[in-house]
Amino acid sequence: MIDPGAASIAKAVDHRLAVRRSSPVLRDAPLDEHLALHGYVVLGSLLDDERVAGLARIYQEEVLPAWEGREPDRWLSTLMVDDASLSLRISDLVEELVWPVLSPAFLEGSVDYVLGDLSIKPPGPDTELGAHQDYSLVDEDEFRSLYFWSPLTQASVANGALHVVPGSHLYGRAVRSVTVRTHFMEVEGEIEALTVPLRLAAGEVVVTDGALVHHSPPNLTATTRLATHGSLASAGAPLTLFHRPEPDGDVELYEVSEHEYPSLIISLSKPGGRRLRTVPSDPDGLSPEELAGGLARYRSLVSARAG
Ligand SMILES: O=C(O)CCC(=O)C(=O)O
Repeated sequence: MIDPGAASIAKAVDHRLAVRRSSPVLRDAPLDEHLALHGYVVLGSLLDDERVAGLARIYQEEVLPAWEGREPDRWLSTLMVDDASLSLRISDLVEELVWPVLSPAFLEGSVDYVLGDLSIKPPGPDTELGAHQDYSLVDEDEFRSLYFWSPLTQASVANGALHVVPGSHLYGRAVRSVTVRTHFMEVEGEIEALTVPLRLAAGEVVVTDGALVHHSPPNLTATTRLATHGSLASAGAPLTLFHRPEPDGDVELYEVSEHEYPSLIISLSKPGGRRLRTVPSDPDGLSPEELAGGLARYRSLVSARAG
């Protein structure tokens, strides 16, 4: 007999895959299928040395002076600093350098650039970024939230390369934001065992699904590992943010503008835009049953394609 819990997890996985397959984003169909099924795809070395150097210069010339030359002692994204105008300026500079070479990989009119940032991992044992999913930028029942990431130096396990859990976007949480956090406490060991390191060269770009579980280990080398990172959303889809005023209360979906985003992702305050609806909140954490059921379904989909 089929366990009803496992059957509904399998159904959810199939539904999420169908949403992704029905709205292709990449020009190259096999790469698009890789992104839909596995939740990530490496697009190759899109950023040449000049662009990589230009991005590193943004850190030296815009970010460090704003911090009076002091590097953070933990992992930090320029979107998370307490200065929304700096975050937005960096986002524009990242867009200028990255989007002209990244956008040709996408089908025309499929996605919009939302925000970009520099992801800073200074040396140190406390610079790990634990397992997480990125925020839902749009209603993922209908639209797609995507992210890109590219190291500005060779990424290795030692300096904190991005690690991904293939297929986890199909069974991870769909409702994610600063006030609706996801965690993997009950399945930490299993998640760790499933992660795959992406040892990308400087300028190589990976595109990830916003729901993909990923992490980056501490930088145990002597030099800061910089990366550029950013978000993309289905073209024309309203940008949204989930907001939960009380820890276990209802979750409300608000329309937001990209200009509001940087301040909203560091504050717990209610977005100023239109309230779209109240949404049933997923529990915060992924349970062992969901992980086992989701993984089993993902693996069967992968072998069906290979067979
Ligand atoms: O750059 C990193 O180490 C990880 C970035 C990341 O996971 C994120 O910004 O969501």
